[in-house]
Amino acid sequence: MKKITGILMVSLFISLIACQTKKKDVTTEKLPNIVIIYTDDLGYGDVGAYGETEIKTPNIDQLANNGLLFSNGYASSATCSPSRYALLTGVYPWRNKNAKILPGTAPLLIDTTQVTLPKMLKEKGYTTGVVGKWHLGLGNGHIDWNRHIAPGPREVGFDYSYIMAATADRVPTVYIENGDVCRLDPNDPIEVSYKKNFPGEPTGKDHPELLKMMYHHGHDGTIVNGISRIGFMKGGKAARWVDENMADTFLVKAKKFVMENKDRPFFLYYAMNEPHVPRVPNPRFVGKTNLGPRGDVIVEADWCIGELIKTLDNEGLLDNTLIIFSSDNGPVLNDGYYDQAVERNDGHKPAGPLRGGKYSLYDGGTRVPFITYWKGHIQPGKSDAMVSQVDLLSSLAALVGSPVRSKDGLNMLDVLLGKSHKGRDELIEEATTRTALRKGDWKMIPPYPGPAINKQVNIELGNSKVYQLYNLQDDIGEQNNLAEKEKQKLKEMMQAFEKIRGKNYKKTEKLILK
Ligand code: NG6
Ligand code: CA
Repeated sequence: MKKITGILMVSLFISLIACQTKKKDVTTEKLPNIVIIYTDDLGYGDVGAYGETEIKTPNIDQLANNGLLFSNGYASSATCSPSRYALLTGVYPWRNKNAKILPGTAPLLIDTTQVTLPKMLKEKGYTTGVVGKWHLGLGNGHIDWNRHIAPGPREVGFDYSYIMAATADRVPTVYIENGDVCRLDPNDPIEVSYKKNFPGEPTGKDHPELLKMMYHHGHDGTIVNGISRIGFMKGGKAARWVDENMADTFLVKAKKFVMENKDRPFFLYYAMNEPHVPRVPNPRFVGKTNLGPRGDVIVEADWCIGELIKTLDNEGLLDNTLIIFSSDNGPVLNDGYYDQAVERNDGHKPAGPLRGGKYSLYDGGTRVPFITYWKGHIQPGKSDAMVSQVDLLSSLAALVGSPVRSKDGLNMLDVLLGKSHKGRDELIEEATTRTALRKGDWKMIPPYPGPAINKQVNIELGNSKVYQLYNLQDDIGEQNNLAEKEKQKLKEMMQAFEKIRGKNYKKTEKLILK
């Protein structure tokens, strides 16, 4: 009897241990740090790991070679603010009529009561930080740049923020740390307008002789650091940034955030400026490629990424940090300045094999580099599963054991970690409020009025009087419109599209048919 009891005790003990081991998953261990490295306007074809040879990107390639490279990873929009909105909220940008490219004076786009990625992580005990480009609006519509600026990153869930308000080519050209403009001299207050210039302030339009980089289209407003911007600004002279130092400045802040929070789980949203216009590399990187400033700033960004990885490595954090690398939209060569991007491009294909680029409904607008890396946790390889940045909130919630799920995002955690190759079945792509459907291997673009090409940036937008239907498996470059041939498939796609887009889609249709 004693023996039997003993055996029973031992087996109970073993099964308890087994049960505990089984339960021991990422949520009961120390939660991993999460770093999202988000480049600006970097194309599918701009990175070595995606086939680029002219621009050397060893650090991004290292993430890809030792992590997971996605060939069907998508930004939610072909422009910045809408993509960032979707990334942080898990809501498709076309649901929010204000999710368009925002001026520097726009109010905060994200509702402060809305679920967000940083808020979800904060609830799980993360310290959250954003360093870099914000471009999601600030304040309630009337910002006084000389006082504390709110609501902003803090109100949507970031404990720490070091940002530029909008874009590098828009005023105000100052850094804002935790809601306050850095290095602001109270005797030289900042005023900003997108409507009219301030008397006596030189603009690119009136004083092109003061420019070190000439504008091509737009960008003829206030001159800062020899470059004219979109919009007008007065004052804040000591606070204005120097473009040549921007990448270094953000890197220093990103590294500092990591160092200060290395003992707790942290989330860093490192929103890099490169290779958005104006492209002004630090002198250390000038001439690193034969492609002019656009190539050089990509090399500079790659170097910064390497430095950040080094910091994580030196602190012993790499095997406990999930890194996600991507871009907010597809590439553009001439985005408003004469910076030799077109002249020196020399056959380089910034969108790789994809059609279109930034602003486009073709895949070049939204299919972007997308890499996940987590030392010791992600088996290196490639994945052709379809994933979108709109999925990150739900997927990362699953990673940290949060029940939060977003409206449009799916839990793609296993896909992001390479444990499954079953990605999304369908996805709405967006470009300047127009939308298209990708479902399986198929892509359908409904008819849209408007020019086929944006001549200023020389990019095909995807507008056409007729339906477009492509099989991306056979025709990644969206050249062969099968809408006439594959009537049944087109019908299916239209139905699936309408199911997601709902009445809005019908409204759009009416508008087009008029
Ligand atoms: C466009 C700008 C472009 C760029 C873009 C925003 C003009 C003519 N063009 O309106 O230069 O700033 O907005 O880019 O002004 S994004 O990546 O932030 O969406
Ligand atoms: Ca962008």
